[in-house]
Amino acid sequence: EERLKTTFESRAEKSSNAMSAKILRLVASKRTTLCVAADLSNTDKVLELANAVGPYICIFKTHVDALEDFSKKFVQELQQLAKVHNFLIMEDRKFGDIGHTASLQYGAGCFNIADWADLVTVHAIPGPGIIDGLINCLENSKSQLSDRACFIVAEMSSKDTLTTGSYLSAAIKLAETREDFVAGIVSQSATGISSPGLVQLTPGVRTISSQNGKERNGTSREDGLGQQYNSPDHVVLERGADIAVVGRGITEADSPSDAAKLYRDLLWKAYEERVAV
Ligand code: 5BU
Repeated sequence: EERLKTTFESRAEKSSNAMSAKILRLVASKRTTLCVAADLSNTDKVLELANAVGPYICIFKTHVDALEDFSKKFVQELQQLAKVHNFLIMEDRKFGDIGHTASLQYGAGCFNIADWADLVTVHAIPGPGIIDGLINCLENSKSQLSDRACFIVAEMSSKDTLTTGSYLSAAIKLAETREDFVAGIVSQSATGISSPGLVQLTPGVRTISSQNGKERNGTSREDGLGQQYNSPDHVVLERGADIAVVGRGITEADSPSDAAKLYRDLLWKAYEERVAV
């Protein structure tokens, strides 16, 4: 697989999307493919996490609708940390409606995601109209179109997900035909992805030893609510992950900062092995 053997630097040069080039260059220069999922319910906790893991990540992934105290001030402080530590912010909103509605959800409402999130996630289910909706929103906002992009959710990590077969192929095809606004794909495998610029983001990553209490039998690779986990090595070498998403493996660690450093090292080592000639 040529794409997977190509370094992030040369893929950045081949990219036709400004944000995917930016991500690939950031990953290459900071030498980290780690994305931390900040699934915490309080903004102070999220900011504390961002400051602790900031040096070791390329993307900080949020779910702002799960916060009990979201505010504009929180967004400004998070953006400040993103600047200090040099990471991008992804709101994992998983938009899934018609273009017009997605446009309102993106650029209006109490979160105004278009205003601050470098990247957002989007389900492929509505078809290309959802991408046009997000672009339309940006054209009428103060954010620059070239400073924003989306990731298409092509394949989920959860048990018995419906994102299989022809849906999965069509979702990848949607991403590949809309690189004007698509920087990457959320998936569990690189099968079917050919564009060198598209960045594969893979959630469901955890080392066995970080699954508190579950490591005793060493076999539990699920969270009891359908999430399924693979190791950092496995997702990079066998599944084609460019960027790996780690949530609870880091947020539940005694030291999130030490855990992030460890995941960064494991992931980078696997990437170097993958591109080695
Ligand atoms: P975890 O704590 O490492 O299980 O968190 C995983 C994160 O990735 C969480 O924020 C999910 O919303 C997100 N995720 C996922 O787990 N699986 C998917 O297929 C997609 C997103 Br898309």
